[in-house]
Amino acid sequence: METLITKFRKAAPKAALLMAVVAGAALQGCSKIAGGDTAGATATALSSDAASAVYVAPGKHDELYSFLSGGFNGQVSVYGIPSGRLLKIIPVFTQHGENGYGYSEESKAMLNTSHGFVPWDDLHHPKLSRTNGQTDGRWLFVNGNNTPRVARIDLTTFETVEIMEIPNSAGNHCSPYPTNNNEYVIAGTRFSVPLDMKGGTGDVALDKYEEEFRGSISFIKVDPEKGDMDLDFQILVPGFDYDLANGGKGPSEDWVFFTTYNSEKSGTLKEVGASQNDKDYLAAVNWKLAAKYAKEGKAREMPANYYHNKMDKNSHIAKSTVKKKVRYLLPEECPGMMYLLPAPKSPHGIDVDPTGEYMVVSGKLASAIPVFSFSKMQAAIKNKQFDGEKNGIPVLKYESVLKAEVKEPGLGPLHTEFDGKGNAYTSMFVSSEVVKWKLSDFTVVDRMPVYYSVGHLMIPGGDTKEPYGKYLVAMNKITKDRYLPTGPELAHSAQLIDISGEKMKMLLDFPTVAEPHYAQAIKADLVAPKSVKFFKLDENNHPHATKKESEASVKREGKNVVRIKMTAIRSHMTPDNIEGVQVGDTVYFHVTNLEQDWDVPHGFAVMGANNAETLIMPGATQTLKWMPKKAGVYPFYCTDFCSALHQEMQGYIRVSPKGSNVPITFSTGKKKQAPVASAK
Ligand code: K7E
Ligand code: CUA
Repeated sequence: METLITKFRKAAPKAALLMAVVAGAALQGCSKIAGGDTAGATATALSSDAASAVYVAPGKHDELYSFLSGGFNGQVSVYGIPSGRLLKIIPVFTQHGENGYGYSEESKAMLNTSHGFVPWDDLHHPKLSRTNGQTDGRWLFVNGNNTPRVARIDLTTFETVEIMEIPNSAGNHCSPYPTNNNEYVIAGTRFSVPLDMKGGTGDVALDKYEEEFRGSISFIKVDPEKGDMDLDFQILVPGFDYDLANGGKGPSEDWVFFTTYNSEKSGTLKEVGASQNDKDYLAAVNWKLAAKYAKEGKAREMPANYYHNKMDKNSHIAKSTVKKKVRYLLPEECPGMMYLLPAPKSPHGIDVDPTGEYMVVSGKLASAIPVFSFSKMQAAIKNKQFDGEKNGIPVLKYESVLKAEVKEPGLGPLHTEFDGKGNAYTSMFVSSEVVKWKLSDFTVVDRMPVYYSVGHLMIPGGDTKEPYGKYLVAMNKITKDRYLPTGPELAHSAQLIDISGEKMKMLLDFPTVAEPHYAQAIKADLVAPKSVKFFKLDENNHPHATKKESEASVKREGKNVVRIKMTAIRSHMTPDNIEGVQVGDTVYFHVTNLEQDWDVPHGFAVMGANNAETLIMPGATQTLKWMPKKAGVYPFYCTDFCSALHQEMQGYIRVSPKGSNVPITFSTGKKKQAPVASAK
């Protein structure tokens, strides 16, 4: 977002001046607060009932779950609303030392891509699965921007269970948008790239941007029962930057909309190059018609190379499948499937109101917020009110689709959410405020300063047919003096605002984990009752599971693999004495947690391991790979304080020099299962 300000300045010097004034005022305001001389008299002044509105007594549950993207930490964090209490961090695209995700042998494959193992991504948009246009609490879909991927989190376990790589894509940003019954999860490219039509990006001269670069929109089918994803087809679109996506509802539910910028197709210095045209586009795609075209033979096929990673429910082992082709449609061959609506300068957010009639486009460099009408769009298509075409895609006349413009909303509009009561709320990045306006007459009715530089807003269900218009969460990029300083890097933050009345009321300010972009929230009773408490041991079909202590074993396989099948139960591991391992061996600790009780994970860590611990849920088996480099005795232990005797939950593994004649032995307690030979 840093570049936004420079972009704004270069593109609109007058507005920039105004912006600088406003930004200056805001910063001045905050230095006063920091100085303490106006503490209590600032714009954050909380109404006296704010504390009680967010107070959730110890032992009581929050009303809602919220899922905030972690941005550049590649994870999702789960907070209770209204308390703002952090409940969990769900690792998705990033290795997580806390529980071994991406480090354990079982989970590594989740992070496989056509570029190899990619243990990080930039996660922006969580989207809950839907039934009849309402969030249903089954799955959470999220995007990885950098190495294009879409992931699915299962909300019975709060675990990432599936990751689909997206071919022909770069900067998978307008993603993932689920249709009203998850028929498709739709993902578009922020960065266009030259496609070599053989499954990768071509080796093309960069000054050939205009002729060679293309974007793509991917349509991922979702199994209605299991949630499993499958890339059905793509639409190859002109080489703009596709920024955000949002889908229709009610009358517009067959459509999905994308903001685009860089319709100039500039391949360099985009902060200037992509801001030349007075208008870019809102792309409207009839996804139902696209699916019909794809089904009825309009789709061509090209070679591709992309990974699909799935976590097996019972073994907890992730497996990768490599897909070798993809189907695609070309808009110029599919009449009626795609239209372009002119939208002011470099739009960012696109948000469709709960009735499905209004498409609100937040142009970060625009001075007004255009609201397009779906019914006018339908009429304009019917009456062919076109303003030429771009790459064979009809461009609709601006006036023919525009319903109204929200005048003087603030500076730097980014995203809009709806309360289901006829109001819209737009975030203003530059003027750091949330602006409430009415859908009936498009007038601004309230403003709330937020601290500072707000990106997305989130109202629970605020992007669906039925928002829950009680709370709004503003997610802020910059916090400056809001919290105790923590060196050069400060926490990003979320602010909870009460929107149940006419005027917005600030309730709570809480720091977030990394950078939240978008978020979702849902009533707790749609998720909590289905939460899994432990995994059933008798359903564990991991090939190296150990269901009883008497089945624990240590075996040498071939020359230099040692496989240890270990159990963990309060408060010991079996075996806890192991000998016969040699330098040069690859040792696998397959640890099964025998507990059949809620909230009793055991951890496992061994000295010198070059990965992480693994945290094993009750009833599950997890594997840590270890390659000891020096002879010696290595302690291992449980990392999660699981019982009064947790500190006793430890053992030793002896590593002898390569070629030593120490036989493999293992035991727990005094009795040795085989005699121990000496090292020499
Ligand atoms: Cu941060 Cu939705 Cu990636 Cu706007 S995006 S802020
Ligand atoms: Cu098991 Cu501590």
